[in-house]
Amino acid sequence: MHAAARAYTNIALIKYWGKKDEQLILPMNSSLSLTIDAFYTETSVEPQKELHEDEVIMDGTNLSDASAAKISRFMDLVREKSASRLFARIVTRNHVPVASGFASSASGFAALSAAASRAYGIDCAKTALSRLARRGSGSASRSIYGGFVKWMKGSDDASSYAVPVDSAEWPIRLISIAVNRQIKKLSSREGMKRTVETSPFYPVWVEAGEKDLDRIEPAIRRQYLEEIGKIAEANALRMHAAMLTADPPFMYWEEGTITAMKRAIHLREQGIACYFTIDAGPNVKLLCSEKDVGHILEDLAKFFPTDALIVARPGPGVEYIDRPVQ
Ligand code: 2P0
Repeated sequence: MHAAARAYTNIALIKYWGKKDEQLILPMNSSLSLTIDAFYTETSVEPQKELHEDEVIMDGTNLSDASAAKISRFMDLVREKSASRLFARIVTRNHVPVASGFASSASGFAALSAAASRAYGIDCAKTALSRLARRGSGSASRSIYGGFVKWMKGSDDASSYAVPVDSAEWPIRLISIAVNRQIKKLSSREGMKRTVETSPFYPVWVEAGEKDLDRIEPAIRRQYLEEIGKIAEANALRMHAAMLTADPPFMYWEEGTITAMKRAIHLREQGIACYFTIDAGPNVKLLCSEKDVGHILEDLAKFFPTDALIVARPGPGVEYIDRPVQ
């Protein structure tokens, strides 16, 4: 059976940075994100008797590298769950605004989980999809849902999955500042492993993250942007501080990253609620209210090309689509 799905990417406000179990992708701490509408992936999966291996076509190109192997290993899991031996033709397309700096395995594995589950006839309930997506990429577990989402770390494969926290139907916005769109030299997977194994600050990061999570959830329920922003900003800085104290240390920031952070601080001094978060790369995302977007963009345009600035809204969860992915 053929099935296709679409999933949107998510930006973590309380970050996932470190695994307790690398095989099952169980995280050291729970995390929390906002699914956004600016970037999504559509994927179709069609098991076929004639194939001798999975065929992966991404954005029009036949994949044969490490990413194809990663997808194929993930498909082995799906085959194991469905007791099927069929390989599949997988067609996937990323919809990314030009120069946005968005790149994410989260939307990719979330869309693949949904499409593959339906195509192979396995459990398509949201919790099952979140658990399955997690096995592809940790952050993908959160893209099953829209709005604010918490990935509960759990203690085993069955208990580690995401749950929705709030639909975010309020005028919150996320402005992405693309500082550099090149593929990073150190992958998240390698970076977090090194941080866990070598940073003396790692235990502090985990402990503080759990406290951040306890504080941010009520702030989200109260739609208290200032509180959410402050907690998210501090959490992101702590994650980057842990990277700086790894051995050997590493840093994803570039000059433009610092400029963007300073603009957020400057805008706040002018009374505008605007908070930054940074993932495993140089690009910066600003959390703000819809009413301030114009003013913030005007300020940022003095420092960055306008096509590097993308405004996103809260996005929906994973959804099935009827047409085939080309
Ligand atoms: C996050 N990141 O919570 C954090 C913040 C990057 C920085 O999740 O090894 O691609 O596939 O589980 O999900 C990126 O890590 O890593 C990530 P794997 P993933 O969004």
